[in-house]
Amino acid sequence: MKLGFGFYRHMLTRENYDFAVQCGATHAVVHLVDYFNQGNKVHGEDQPIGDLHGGWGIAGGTPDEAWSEESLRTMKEELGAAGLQLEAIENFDPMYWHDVLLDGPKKHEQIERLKQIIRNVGAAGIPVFGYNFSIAGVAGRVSGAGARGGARTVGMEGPAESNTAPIPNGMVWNMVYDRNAPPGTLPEIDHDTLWGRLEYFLKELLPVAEQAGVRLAAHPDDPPMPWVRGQPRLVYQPWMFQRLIDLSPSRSNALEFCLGTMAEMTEGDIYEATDRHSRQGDIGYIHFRNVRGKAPHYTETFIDEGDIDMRRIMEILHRNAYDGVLIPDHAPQMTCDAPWHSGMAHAMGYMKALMDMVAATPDRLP
Ligand SMILES: [Mn+2]
Repeated sequence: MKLGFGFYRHMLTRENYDFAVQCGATHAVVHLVDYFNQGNKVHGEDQPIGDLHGGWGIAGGTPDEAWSEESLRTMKEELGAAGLQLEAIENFDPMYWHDVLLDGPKKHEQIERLKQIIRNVGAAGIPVFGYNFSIAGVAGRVSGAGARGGARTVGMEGPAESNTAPIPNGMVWNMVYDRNAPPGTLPEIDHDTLWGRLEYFLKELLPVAEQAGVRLAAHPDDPPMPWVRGQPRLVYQPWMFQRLIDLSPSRSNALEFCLGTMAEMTEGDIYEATDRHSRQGDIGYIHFRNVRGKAPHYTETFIDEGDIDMRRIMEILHRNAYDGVLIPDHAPQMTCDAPWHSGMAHAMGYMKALMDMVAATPDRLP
């Protein structure tokens, strides 16, 4: 198992690379999408929440050039110089695939662009690409002082307008891709239609990913609700991950296994799901974080105060010889001059200790 660190677009600096290495990271996961572009970045370096009409921000904020083989290679080298191996890129820009998600007129043109990105990622020697096949995206959460000691974090306090208000035209994945879209809202579709769109995406992209040596890793829906803003969700119960794998079994059809999101699901068992998918070799990489409660009433917590027994998860991964990367994903903001960094450092230290523990006690489990 490898300890990784996730970098948002605006954090791609040598200073942050050094910080991650100081936390014990050996691997990096990079978000190239500028989620905060022209948006309301409320909590400094926190995860975005967004509002109903503007979402997180405007899609397409990252220059196209950043997705080229050469730029990816340069980024990999810069991370490498700091001591970090670039394991994955997380998420496509909604500007590049809105019509793949919405089955719009530019679908074919956009799927070709996604293929080129995957080829670039493979050519640059990056083994995993994380994606979230979602129309509403990460939407409908609220921010509050819900973690230990009143630390700022996100969660849900039951269904609210932010979960139910229909999505305006020109917005997908909680970002605006067309500011001049005609008035109105996205048409409602059913779950089977959404699965059909995923099937198209995988049928087109998987052969390219296989050839490029890249694993596509699907993130479950956060928050895991059957519907958000009038749109169906794809993976909102644990068994739906198996459905996604079964749709097209391939080493390149993999999971971005988000423990927090999985634990928020109302059905299933997080330990069984971890055991199953680590045994099957489905996991591209892991978002190793904790929560309290289940959708639609839950709070993201510090890694050591939520419902998940993180030690038990680590033991399962170790027993199944999982050799991929774990990153903290999100952590509550701590009360100090560096709220985001201190939250991450706390999570990283805890993860490192758990990893060292299981490595030292190989026979603890029956
Ligand atoms: Mn996650």
